[in-house]
Amino acid sequence: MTENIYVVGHKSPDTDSVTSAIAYANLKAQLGVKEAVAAAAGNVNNETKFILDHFGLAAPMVLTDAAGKKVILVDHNEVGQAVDNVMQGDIVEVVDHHKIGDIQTGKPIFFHNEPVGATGTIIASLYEQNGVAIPKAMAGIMMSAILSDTVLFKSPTCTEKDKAAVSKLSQICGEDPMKFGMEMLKAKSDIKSKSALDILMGDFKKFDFSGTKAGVGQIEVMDLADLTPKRAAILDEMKKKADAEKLDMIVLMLTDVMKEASDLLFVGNAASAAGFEKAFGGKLANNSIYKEKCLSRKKQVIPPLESAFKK
Ligand SMILES: [Mn+2]
Repeated sequence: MTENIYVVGHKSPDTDSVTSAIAYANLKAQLGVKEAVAAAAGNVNNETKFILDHFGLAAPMVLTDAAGKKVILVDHNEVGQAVDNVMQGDIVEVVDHHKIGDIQTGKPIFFHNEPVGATGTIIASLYEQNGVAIPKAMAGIMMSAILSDTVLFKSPTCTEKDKAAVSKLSQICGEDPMKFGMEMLKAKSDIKSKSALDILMGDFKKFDFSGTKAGVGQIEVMDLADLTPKRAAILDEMKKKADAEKLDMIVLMLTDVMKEASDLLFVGNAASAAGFEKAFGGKLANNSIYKEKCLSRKKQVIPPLESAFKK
């Protein structure tokens, strides 16, 4: 029996992580690497479920521990965001669009990282580079990933390459990108069924800012007012999580995709609060700082935090 190679994205999997794993496993299989298996580092969220259902695909198997396993990491390259024991596994490849993190390997590997809006854009170009036709469902989920990660092209992370990829993929899958994108956003914004903990952990990543241990999450909604009734409960969960995981601070971006603004909720110790205020040039009021024109954790929240805590 040949050993499986698990293609897997980050914990608290978002659409780009899940669909990149499925599409890259499909490309690998078409290239003759039959042992590639799509996996997700957790259960899929409402938006991803909507997309997979729409294109007739099942959610991938859940992989939580990489010890002793061959893995291809997609959409992340930081140990803190990867499945447990990733360094005790065998990382054979990385395909990502984030800053270079702390993943290390004992031998040279294929490491493909590009500063584009979504891993889906890179994987679509890998189909092309390999001369492999993109199946309709794969085109649909990669298009969805790009629209999701770039918030329908509004995020500052969006590049011309992402737009060109969506244009090509939409022709293959037969969906109008903006119309389908709005349906996706509606599925994502449906927070009625979500607990405060679901809202905090739905898209949560850990970072180390020069020794300050942080968690930074994001929830995107079409109207921030929908979150107001849950605000106090969310702050409670943030405090509990910071204590349980011994984090110095937790930031949760409550992002209004229509207004293109984020309310940055904060809990943490005094030193972290000072760093947070420095990073965003404001004073914490009622546990938050409101930022206009702020959609991207990767480009607008992580870099200022990194510089504010730099020693
Ligand atoms: Mn991504």
